[in-house]
Amino acid sequence: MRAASRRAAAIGLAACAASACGQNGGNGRNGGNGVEDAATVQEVMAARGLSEEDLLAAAKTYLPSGKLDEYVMLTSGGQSGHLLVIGVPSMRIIKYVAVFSPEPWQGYGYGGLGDEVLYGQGQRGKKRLAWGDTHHPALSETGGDYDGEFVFLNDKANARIAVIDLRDFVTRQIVANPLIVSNHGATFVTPGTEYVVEGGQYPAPLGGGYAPLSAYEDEYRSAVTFWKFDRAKGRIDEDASFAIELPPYMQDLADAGKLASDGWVFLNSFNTELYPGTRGIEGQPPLESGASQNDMDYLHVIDWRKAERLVQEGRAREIAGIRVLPLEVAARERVLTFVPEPKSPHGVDVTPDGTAIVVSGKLDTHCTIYEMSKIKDLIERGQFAGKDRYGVDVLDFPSTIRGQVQVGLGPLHTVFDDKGNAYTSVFLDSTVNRWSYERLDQPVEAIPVHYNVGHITAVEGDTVSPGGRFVVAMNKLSQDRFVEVGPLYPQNFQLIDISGPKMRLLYDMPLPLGEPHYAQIMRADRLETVQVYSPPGVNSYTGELVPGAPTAGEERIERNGRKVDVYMTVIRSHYTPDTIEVNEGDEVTLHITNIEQATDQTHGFTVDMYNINLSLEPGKYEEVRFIADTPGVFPMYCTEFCSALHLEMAGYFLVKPKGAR
Ligand code: RUQ
Ligand code: CUA
Repeated sequence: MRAASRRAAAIGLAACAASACGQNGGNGRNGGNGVEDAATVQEVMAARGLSEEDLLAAAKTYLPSGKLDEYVMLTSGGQSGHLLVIGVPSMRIIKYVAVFSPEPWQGYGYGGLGDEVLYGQGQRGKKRLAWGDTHHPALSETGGDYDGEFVFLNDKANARIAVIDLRDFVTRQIVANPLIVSNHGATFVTPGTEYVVEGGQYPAPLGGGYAPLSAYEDEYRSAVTFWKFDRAKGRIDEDASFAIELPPYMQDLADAGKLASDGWVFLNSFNTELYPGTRGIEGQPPLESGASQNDMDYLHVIDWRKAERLVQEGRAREIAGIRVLPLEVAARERVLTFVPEPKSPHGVDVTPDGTAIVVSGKLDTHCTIYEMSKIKDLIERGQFAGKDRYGVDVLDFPSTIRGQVQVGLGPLHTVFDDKGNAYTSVFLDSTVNRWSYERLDQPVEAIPVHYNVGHITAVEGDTVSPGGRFVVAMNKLSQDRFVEVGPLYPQNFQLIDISGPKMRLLYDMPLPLGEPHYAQIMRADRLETVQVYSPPGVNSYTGELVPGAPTAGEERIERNGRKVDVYMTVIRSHYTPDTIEVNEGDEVTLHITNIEQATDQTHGFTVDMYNINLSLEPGKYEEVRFIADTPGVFPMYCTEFCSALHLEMAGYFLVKPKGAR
């Protein structure tokens, strides 16, 4: 028995025997077996048991020190509530961007101005929300191509949307949707980022409130919200936004039309059975199977330009402060039309030319390719096969499709390259399949991935001009890929080279911070980031210069009864002032400017035991307001190793107890 197995057994855990699980069996490991003495590539290959193929993969991904990645992947951080930035092809993590969760390194959620985004505007309900279930980032687009300006991210658990400015990768805004209680078809943008689209998932009474499950068909509803994006302000304009009421089917992923399908949004659904769960009655199936009875669900085809016009003409009614186009209006005016889609679909993806929409049915073995011109034509001619129970017109399935392609068990999501190919992730088969969305010929080319791939993402794969170099498979399971570190396994991102006639697997990357669902990969040269905030005194959460932010020579402490205002500057390697003395119970406001203008000269700032922790990037302004309710002596110090005298970058915050003299 291995020592580790013995120890695990001793603490009552079932550990797999080395022989059974294969870990440490020597097969996957590359120890020091002679590699130290290897002087040539051939010797290293021999010592580490590497093939020509391995070396080729290494050469295609390795970046010598000082060389930069060609692409950046922006991936949701799943339950972590963050967004991650990863370099491609090196698969090196470059940044975590704090969005829906506090993040100490960025000083987000620990007393500073970020609290207004995280705990202020981003809140709903009575509980303080301090996480998000992030799924789908969407890069802003101009003319259907990524423009490198913004990225949007959803929080499925609390129906929220965040706006992140790519000049500094800071979360500028969180918008809580007051209509719905969970989202999923979010975020997606229209080709000019006119709107950020948020589709709902689990229906509930619109605008919140209670209704019994017995009223599911009549009182539960879903909605798709079109958040108006004001690019100049870098913010969603809630007053200029609107929503469309939808039946209480469970809406899933969405995509916006482009070029040939510009002006339309497509939204998948499942549970068209309207099965709300067991209703507490024994012998009824659980939601899972009750929601999977029908052979077809409904692809929601939405004419958003017409919806926008009707809302402007006053056809919407206001619910919870949002203009909502009622379902009956949407149905009657054919803003909303249904097309049958095979069985509990997941991904709905518009081809780069916008002519077709690919739907992947989780319980089907096909991808279904719909032809936009056929759908439009049928709607224009008013030729429908029937209506659903809410009066929405339903098109005839065979008349709308270009065809179907057999891909395997559990197709989930499809992305595209620059050669007319589609790439579909196939969850149960654990493969990524390549096929032509123009020719639809069989069989498709499959490459195994490890294991159970959810989404995939391709270089600029959501745009009108995909890059065609790489696909990343975002795998859910990773057993036998990484050193075991307990029962919670990392996700496995696998980089696949798609540029040649055969797909090749290049690299495995563990992703140990939540389960990311989707990511987008953009050319790195599209980014125009700021190095320092200039002139100093900028609130990074608004992007604006703060009037009255202290600069050199303006440092002071102002007292006004119980109110104490400290105007502080920060530069290597001191705080001015570096001693603050207040009385217990005083209301303290710290106004702090990092007056550095040199790149990467960030300072931290903490007041011990007050849960205050800031990150002061060059030129950034921070503001902290708190009650000095704990008397004592508290060091304040810099938490970022900034200079030779970093440890000396400190001071004291003294709180004189009541009654002391
Ligand atoms: S989803 S794989 Cu939001 Cu597809 Cu999770
Ligand atoms: Cu400033 Cu360390």
